[in-house]
Amino acid sequence: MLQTLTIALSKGRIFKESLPLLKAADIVPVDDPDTSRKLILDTNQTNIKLVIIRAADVPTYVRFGAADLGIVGKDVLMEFEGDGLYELVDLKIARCRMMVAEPETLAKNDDLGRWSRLRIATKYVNIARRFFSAKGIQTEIIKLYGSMELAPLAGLSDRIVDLVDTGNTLRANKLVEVEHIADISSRLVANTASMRMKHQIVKDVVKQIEQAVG
Ligand code: PRT
Ligand code: MG
Repeated sequence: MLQTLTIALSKGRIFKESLPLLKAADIVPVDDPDTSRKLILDTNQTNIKLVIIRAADVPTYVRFGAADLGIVGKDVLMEFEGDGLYELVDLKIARCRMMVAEPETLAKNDDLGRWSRLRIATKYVNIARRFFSAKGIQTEIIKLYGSMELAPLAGLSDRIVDLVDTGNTLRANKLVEVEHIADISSRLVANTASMRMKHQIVKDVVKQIEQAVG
């Protein structure tokens, strides 16, 4: 019997950078999520489907078995609290770094060794809390859902925790990186039950993707 496989991923940069890896496993979507409004994409293989969801929802879909596999940023995995997920492959795509940043003007006279009672705005509250508490630094973490770079400019926080790639967004907002939290890339994750029950198809797809990553 042909096993079915559902892979969850987000549109935008992860979808685009995943296409060549999926292609290597002979998985080619029939529609483009940027032009189609479909949330479930058929592929050239009748038993394999892609579900297109928000990046932060990918671990949840995989965790509950609504998807067998997922492609998701390490930032999202680090922020996600839950088990039932198995990290299989570092896909080395959508790379960036998780940083603490602050206004240039503050950085001029800032002494990192004396940080205490920081006000941090971020989408990544769990990551930020863990990072600062491991250093014994007290923080007030303010949860935002986007545009973290605005928070210091608007006087909401002194510092932010956010992803940085080229650094253009920080520069445009007169912010500088002051601490490195983690290097980020996307990962192939699996539902632990799917790995057992759909062993053959999961193994085949994972192996081909792994080879394509090199
Ligand atoms: O946008 P949406 O709310 O739907 O979800 P999302 O923001 O989680 O999705 P998306 O597609 O923007 O990001 C998906 C994944 O791409 C993230 O989870 C990361 O793993 C990865 N990634 C890689 C990035 C970046 N690079 C990146 N530069 N995600 C976001 N950014 C943002 C960053 O937050 C900042 O605002 O780009 C800006 C900085 O870029 P530079 O080049 O100006 O430094
Ligand atoms: Mg985004």
